[in-house]
Amino acid sequence: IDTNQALVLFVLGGPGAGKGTQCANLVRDYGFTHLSAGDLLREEQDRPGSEFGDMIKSYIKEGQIVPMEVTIQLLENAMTSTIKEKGDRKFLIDGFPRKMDQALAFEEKVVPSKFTLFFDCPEETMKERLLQRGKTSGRADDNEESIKKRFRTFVETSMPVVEMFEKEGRCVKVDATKGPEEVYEQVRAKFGERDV
Ligand code: UP5
Ligand code: MG
Repeated sequence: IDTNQALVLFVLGGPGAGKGTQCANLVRDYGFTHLSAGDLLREEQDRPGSEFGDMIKSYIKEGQIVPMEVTIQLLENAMTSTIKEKGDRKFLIDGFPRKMDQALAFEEKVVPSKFTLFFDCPEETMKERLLQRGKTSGRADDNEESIKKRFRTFVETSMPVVEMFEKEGRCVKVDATKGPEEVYEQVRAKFGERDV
């Protein structure tokens, strides 16, 4: 199976910017398959017999980026089985690439992305959302201490990737501060302009 035939959009934005929430809308209305790198890592972490479980757990709690080989393999497996089982080839890759090496390796070895959908949101807002979600999410990184580390990694490690795509004219930026419906309206408008 040739993943080079796939249509890929990257979905980026800080922790709690609303990537997952907006991806669900896009799956419903545009027929994308949603692959969240974070979700795939959490699944792998909990898979009995996984050799990476403990490693993933500690990276996530510390807000660090898991070594790219693991994440890219999980994404590639998920893409390949989706193409094989359903014939679907349109993917939203959510929360990836969040480090330069991942971006370069994925576009070189798997498939270049069409563009990146970037949700721009101030830390104050993201923090409020994450702490709110943390009351029920059970996510090991939805606490003050991990959130602080996630923000730092985002600024230092992930923003350079977004800036690279911006320079290449391959970044579609959306203001993610308002409510979910208003944010989605902007996404739809920008997708119209880009002919998605
Ligand atoms: N909410 C959403 N939109 C809202 C809006 N417009 N107004 C008000 N509330 C809104 O939303 C978060 C919360 O806010 C929810 O309660 C939602 O209802 C509400 P969500 O849509 O879940 O935001 P999202 O951006 O998806 O936030 P998430 O916490 O998933 O972002 P992260 O990027 O931090 O998490 P991810 O799962 O992608 O990664 C987790 C960790 O995995 C990373 O820190 C890292 O350690 C590891 N990882 C890697 O190592 N490598 C990778 O490639 C990817 C991840
Ligand atoms: Mg998410």
